[in-house]
Amino acid sequence: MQIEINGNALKLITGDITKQETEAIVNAANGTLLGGGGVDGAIHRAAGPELLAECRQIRQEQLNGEKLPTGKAVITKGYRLPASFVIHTVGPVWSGKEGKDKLLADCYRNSLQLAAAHGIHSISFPSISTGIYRFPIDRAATVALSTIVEFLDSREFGEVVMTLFSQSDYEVYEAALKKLMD
Ligand code: AR6
Repeated sequence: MQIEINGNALKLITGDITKQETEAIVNAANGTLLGGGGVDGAIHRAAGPELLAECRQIRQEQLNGEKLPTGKAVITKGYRLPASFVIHTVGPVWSGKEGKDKLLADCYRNSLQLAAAHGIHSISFPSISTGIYRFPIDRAATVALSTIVEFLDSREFGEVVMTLFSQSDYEVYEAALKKLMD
């Protein structure tokens, strides 16, 4: 499914984000930036060890050894990935609290703003927080898509691709997008 928003494109696809050829892909990381399971593990495996080395450097130099806070984003190169850049963001762990929606929205907004600040015009997102972090996917889809739509409404950007890992995740996002556009 693809829609146009203010001259920009928003696409929903199924696929593996490590294969996406947008200028940037987004990693659903954790605050350590040192890798993990899920999409984070897949991105680090596909990008090669240089990605971990740059993440370690960011921890030391940009974050003074601290963790990347939930909702914030940092950018690295893509190394062996088709994408030139990886934007790493930390989604909220679901705990049944309403306040988590805002933190999830922050992930999308901050990633998009960071991409735009680096002159990036195409970006692929995974479904942040809906795997290991257990955020309910229908709720996450509405937060993700409404944040992306709001961003694209406000500026000239290019292309945003939501890369869903399964057909069932795709269908949830498709239903949420249709509802949002009604
Ligand atoms: N391409 C696209 N989507 C993928 C891929 C892939 N190659 N692999 C998995 N997904 P998760 P989270 C989907 O668990 O919930 C890590 O250990 C997956 O099906 O990767 O934000 C981090 O280090 C799901 O729909 O991320 C953190 O500790 C979505 O990506 C923690 O997991 C997100 O699932 C973050 O948990």
